[in-house]
Amino acid sequence: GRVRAPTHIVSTICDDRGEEPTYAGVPMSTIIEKGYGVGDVISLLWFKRSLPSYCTKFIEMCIMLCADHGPCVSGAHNTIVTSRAGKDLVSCLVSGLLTIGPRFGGAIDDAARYFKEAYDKGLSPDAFVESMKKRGIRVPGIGHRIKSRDNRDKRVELLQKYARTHFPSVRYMEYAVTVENYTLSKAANLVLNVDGCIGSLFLDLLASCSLFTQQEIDEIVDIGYLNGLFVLARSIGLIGHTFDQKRLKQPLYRHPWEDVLYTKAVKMRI
Ligand code: Q5B
Repeated sequence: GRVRAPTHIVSTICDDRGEEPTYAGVPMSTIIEKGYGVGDVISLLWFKRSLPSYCTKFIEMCIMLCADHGPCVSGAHNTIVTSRAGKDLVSCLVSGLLTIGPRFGGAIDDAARYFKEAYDKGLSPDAFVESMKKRGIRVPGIGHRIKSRDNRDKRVELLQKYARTHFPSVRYMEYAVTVENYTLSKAANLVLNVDGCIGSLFLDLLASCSLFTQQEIDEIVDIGYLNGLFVLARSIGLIGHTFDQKRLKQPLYRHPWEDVLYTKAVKMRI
């Protein structure tokens, strides 16, 4: 009989073999005819299902609010320096993206992991923060270089307001706020930051929209989907910074000597 040749790739999100490509089974013409947005496309390609509009609007808000945060943050700085070195768009973009990680923009997954573990175990906020301290781990999603108790992050406020109005439940985010109340008693800049806000609210989205099994939620958190929101969003800004530098015809960047502390190398005793 006929034998099916083994395939080398398995793929489940987009099928381009028919008359038109489909995203998770939804034809492109349907996506356009129904007026779907980027949030719907992310739902289909990342989560392989259509999410209700309050969820896709939330995803779009995350993308819009994280698109840029000025030229001084790590990612934009790298992109600007790379653009001024005369490099191409993709090089400028990836040099910025490569700074996204546990300290800058890439704390969303860990925030979701640790807030979920602590909330599900019923840990009080102070027990959670102190246990993290004992383990020598900074609480992901807490702390900011310029935002503080008296200079709140508008992005966080907007996302919280939206979710409190539209989500069936915001219990993980409210837990993160109790953690913030505790960390703020230690230092004024230990606010719930945009990563922590998105991480905790995405847990609420997954847990309360009734479209994900517990196993699927655990897998999303384990694999680490959520930093993807920041990576995608910030790419918009990093591309903008690349064009901005080229439009302004900025010369090669060289850091000023005055801003470097040159010290003599310490001789190692063996
Ligand atoms: N301490 C964000 O630190 C930052 C603590 C903490 C317990 C914490 C820090 C941190 C977790 C990672 C995180 C996302 C590095 C931030 C983002 C996007 C952005 C960026 C933008 C954008 C800032 C001083 C004292 C020390 C520390 C203690 C600090 N954080 N303790 N848990 N989480 N957070 N990242 O100000 O006793 O003196 O040793 O790692 O969530 O990236 O706009 O800039 O859109 O682009 O440099 O918003 O918080 O503080 O390192 O001098 O620490 O506070 O242990 O205590 P700082 P440090 P001690 S949002």
